[in-house]
Formats: sequence, C-alpha cells, structure tokens
Amino acid sequence: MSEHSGSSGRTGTDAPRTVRLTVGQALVRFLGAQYSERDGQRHRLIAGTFGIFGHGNVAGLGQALLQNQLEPAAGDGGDDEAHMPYYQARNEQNMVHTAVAYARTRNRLQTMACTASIGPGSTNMVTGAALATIDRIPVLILPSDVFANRAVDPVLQQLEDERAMDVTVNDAFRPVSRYFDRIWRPEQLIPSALAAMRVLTDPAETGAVTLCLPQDVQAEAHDWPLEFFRERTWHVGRPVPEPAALERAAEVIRTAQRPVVIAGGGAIYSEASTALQAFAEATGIPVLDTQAGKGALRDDHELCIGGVGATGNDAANELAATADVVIGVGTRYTDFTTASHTAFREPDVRFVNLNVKSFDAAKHSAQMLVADARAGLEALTGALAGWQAPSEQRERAAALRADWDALVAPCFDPHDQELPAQTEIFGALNEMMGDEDIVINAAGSMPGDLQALWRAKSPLQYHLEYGYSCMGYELPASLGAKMAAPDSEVVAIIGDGTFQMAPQEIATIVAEDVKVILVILQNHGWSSIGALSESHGSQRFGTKYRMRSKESGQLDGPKLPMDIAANIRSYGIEVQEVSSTEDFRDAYRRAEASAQATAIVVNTNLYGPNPPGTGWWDVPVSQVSRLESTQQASAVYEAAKAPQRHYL
Ligand SMILES: Cc1ncc(C[n+]2csc(CCOP(=O)(O)OP(=O)(O)O)c2C)c(N)n1
Ligand SMILES: [Mg+2]
Repeated sequence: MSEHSGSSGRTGTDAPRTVRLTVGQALVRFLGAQYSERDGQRHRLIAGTFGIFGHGNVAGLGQALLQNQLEPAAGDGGDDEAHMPYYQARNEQNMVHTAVAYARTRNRLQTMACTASIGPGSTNMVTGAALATIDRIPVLILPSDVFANRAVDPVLQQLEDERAMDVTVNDAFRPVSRYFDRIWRPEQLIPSALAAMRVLTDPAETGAVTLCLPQDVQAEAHDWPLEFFRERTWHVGRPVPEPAALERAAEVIRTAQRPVVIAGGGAIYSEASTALQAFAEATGIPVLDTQAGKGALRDDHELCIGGVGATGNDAANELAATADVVIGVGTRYTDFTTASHTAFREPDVRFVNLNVKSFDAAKHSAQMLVADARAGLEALTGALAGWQAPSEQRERAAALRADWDALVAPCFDPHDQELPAQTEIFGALNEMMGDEDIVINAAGSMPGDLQALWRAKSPLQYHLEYGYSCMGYELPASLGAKMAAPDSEVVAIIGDGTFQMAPQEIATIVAEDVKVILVILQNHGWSSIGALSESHGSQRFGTKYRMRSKESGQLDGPKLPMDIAANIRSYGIEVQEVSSTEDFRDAYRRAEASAQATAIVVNTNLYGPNPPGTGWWDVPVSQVSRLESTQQASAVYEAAKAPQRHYL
C-alpha cells in the first residue's frame, strides 16, 4: 500500500491532516526537520545516520532511509522531507564513537543518529552510549528490538526472561542513557521523539539518547499528524546565574590569595574561550586545564598553566596544591583532575563551581554557580570588577610554568635509544600541526604524556576522550571529527593495542573518502598498563604482546610477527612506516600533502621515557602478597594515599 495523506476522521476545515507512514519513515522524516540554535546560529540537529543493518532494521528504518534518498516526501502540506545522509559503518560501537566525535567537534550543537539491528548489533552500541553519557556529548542511539507483538518469540537473537517478558538486551542501555524509551506502539513515537530532542539539546542533561525500536513496529503504518513533521528549532540555552548565587561566588573569590581556575570540557562546549580569557586577565587568576578543557585558553597565554592532576604538569599541580580557592569551570572533577583527591592540599581550600549541571556544580562542597560557562564567566567578571588576585600569584604561576617548560624541553629531543620516545613524536606533531588542526586520542600511555606536554592552540585542537578513556575511540572519532571540521587536518594517535581492538572503520574512511591521518604508535604492547603494573608491584604481567614461550610458559617469547602497516595497507590506504622522529616529520608532511587518508606507523620505545611529573593516581595495591615487588609497592601506595581527603 502506498503512503497517502488524509484527514483523520474529524470534519470541518480545521481537521488535522495526517499522513500514513511507517514508524521508521516517520522517524526519518521527523529527524530531518529538527534544528538546534544558539547565539542566533541554526544547524541541522541530526546531520546524518550511521547504520549497520540486520533483520531488526533492514526493512524498517533501512527502508525508510532508502525511501528518503530515492523519493523524499514533498508537497503534502507538511514541510518537505529533508535529505537524511546515510553512512555505513563496520562496527556498531565505532559508529557511536564517530557520532560522538562529530557532536563534540560541533560543540554539541549537531550530532548523528545510529541505527543497529537487534541483539548484538544493538548491544555493541552500549559502550559508545556510556562514553557519550559520561562525556556529556549528545548522540541519538536507535537500537532495534524484539517483536512487540510477540508472535514469533523468540526471534533470532532474543534474550528470553521467563519472569518479565518486556525485558530485552536493550535494557542494558538504561543506565548509560540520559533518556531511554522503547516504542512498543507507533503513536508512542510522538512524545518520545520530542523528549529525545529536548534531552539532546539540553546542555545539562545531554548524553546518549536511546529510542529502542521493535522490529515489527518499525515497519508498522500509522496516520501521523502532519504537524509532527514541521520544522522545529531547539534553542540551546545559556542559563545565567542567579544574582544571589553570583554574589556568593564573588564573595568567596574576593577572599582568595592564591586562586586558580580549572577549565573543563564545559568551557569549550559553551564556546567560552573569550570570556575565560577576559576573566583571567581581569582577575589575574591562572588557568589550569583538564583533559577535556585543554585549549579553552590558548597555551601561549601567560595565564595558561596547563594540565592539572594525576598526569598534569608540576606547575599546575603546585598551584593546585597551594590554592585557597579553586574555581571549576565546566569540569566534573574526575580522579585524574583531582589526582584522586590529593591535588588540593590547602586545609581550608574552597571551591566555586560554575557548571550548567547542578550535580557537578555541587561537588567538593562548592559555592554553586549553576549557569552556562560563558554566561557565568561574563557575570563573574562583572561581579568582580575592580578586584584582582594578589600579583604574586600571577608571578608565581609564570615562574612555575617557565620551570616546567625547561624541565620537559628534553622530552622533545632525540633520546639515546634505538627507537624514539613517543614524546619526541608528540613534540614534532605539536609543532607541525596548524592552529585549527585536531589531534585525537583516548587511551594508553598517550593521554598522560599529551596532558603534560601538548600546547593547544585552539579550543577544538585537543580532542582527548578521557571520560571513558575507551580504547578504540580514536580511529572512528577521526572520521567524525573530520566530517565536522573538513578544513582541519585531523590526526588520530592510536596505540598498537588500541589499533588491534578496533581497526575496522578504516574501511568506512576509505568508502567515504574522508582524509584523516592515522598515527599508530607501535611499541608491541601496553606501555601504559605495563608502567602502571610495574610501579604497582605486578611486574608488567600480561602487558606486552609476545608469543607464549615454550620455556617459561608465559607470554614472554618473541614479538608477534603481525605487520600493522601491511594490515592497514590491505584496506587500500597509503602507509608509511618510520622509526625515527626525523622520518616521522617527513612522513607527516607527505600525509598532509596527500588528498586521501593515510597512515603512519611509528615504531616507538615501549619504555618511553615518559614526561616527569609528580601527580598521583589511586590504583590500589594488594595489601598482602608473597611477592616482594608487591610488598614494596604496597608501602609506597599507602604513603601516597595519606593526603587523600574529601573537600568538605
Ligand atoms: C576498551 C578498553 N579496554 C581496556 C582498557 C584499559 N587500558 C587502558 S590503556 C590500555 C593499553 C593500551 O595499549 P596501547 O594502545 O598499545 O597504548 P600504550 O599503552 O602502548 O601507549 C588498556 C588495556 C581501556 N582503556 N579501554
Ligand atoms: Mg602500545
């Protein structure tokens, strides 16, 4: 039966006009009509749909996407159906990462939808959903689900819970979604789709938004009011602080002798860089940054001191240790930022937290300033007019930063070893990349080194996913970031362990002809967890990639014969393999000049060295052990943990 428009039973000229569409068709048409707006700029909210088809969505949402490409609806009294680009992914987790990176690069004003088949296709997206929710990045997740009519139960890939027939594997999305619904009946889509858009565009609530779509319901027809498909603009707010809260915050700051600002991801998503700089300059307060906030203030600004916390630099950590007032801007204070609650050592340290989310604003018994980062900083600058932190704080910060720069300068020079330390590669990259180019990383030993060393030149340059620190984010994220910022070079730094976890999206990068640069650091193992293991008494157990040795029975035989360069080449892209920093520089220039995606495999030293630094991270060590290495580590651990405290 073809779709037709009609009136839905009412009589008279004001009868609501309807159109008969499947749930899949209605959803695609609805999504194409959604816009976001902030500061007068309007964008398509859902810029495209990534998908992998199976029996759960091939004939429902899949048919709707095809129809959208071939015969979009027009002229039936509703707005014309907008084109909904479809991108085919290779792995469902990856496609969520791609969508997240896209949304992050668009400062959360635009995102993508992800459709997967039922069962494993859908649960593959759970990790991506968790990442989105933890990182507070909007993404629309559309898992397919079991038959609502239960006629064929159990359908292929259905989990049967004999005590509760409405439980499906997709319930795993509930704890990792900011909004969750299952569309058992077509008409439920109307309120649920509207609620989903609200959450996606609410800076305080945003994250993974999950609409589960039973496979029969996706294909089921319904008479939809045409108004459902009209263009809608979702205004992304900039909530301003309450006057009384602003005055309370300003009062605390005015008492400060040694204040610091900690800039988190919220400062970037709200495009607060100019306001942050103005605030810092007006008050003379040094700015430290988190993994998500690096670049909020350009690194070459004299008040930008850089990364704070477990993998932060010594200058920032010294300022944090002695701070009497900490002003958190758009940060959720992860354990890396607080060095597992050891970073702030002043007994009476107080916090002022500017955050759009009251949950984060309340952390560490703070004076809460619930507001958009930009609006809040502007208000604070006004409220503090005429006040400045003691000039010694500014001078001390500059001196500490100069000491740190001198201390780490050798990290970028050649080391006396056969293969380069990865810090040399980062130094070269940092120097060669343009101000608006984007570097992506998420897990391994790299985030720590980058946090300590990278000098971010613009707010979007430093794209570190360190909320979920998910191995496998980098590669698909490069695709999403490049789609969002086509004029920037996008470089994904990928460890060999991470590469082996999720290389598949190179095929998508090739299919879509998206030019990214993949830098794979081959050190034959997990340098990060190896170093952690060693310092925590576990002797790098199980952290190298080695053949199982016939003699020892352990994984400490020869290196594996696997050839990562050949592996990448097999996807059809150019690969250069280098073993020195000079060769890396040449390779990067060639990669930059290329019109296509290319990869550079860099052989690096598994043992670093990594940058110096005094931050601490709480990873508990076995309290009793027969191993001397563990006993020693346990004593070191207990001493390091001693200053850990709540900020009450
Ligand atoms: C999906 C996932 N699994 C496990 C971890 C724990 N983990 C963190 S880093 C790491 C090893 C990373 O190895 P590689 O990519 O080679 O980087 P390197 O440590 O050598 O720098 C592991 C297993 C993680 N962060 N993400
Ligand atoms: Mg490695």
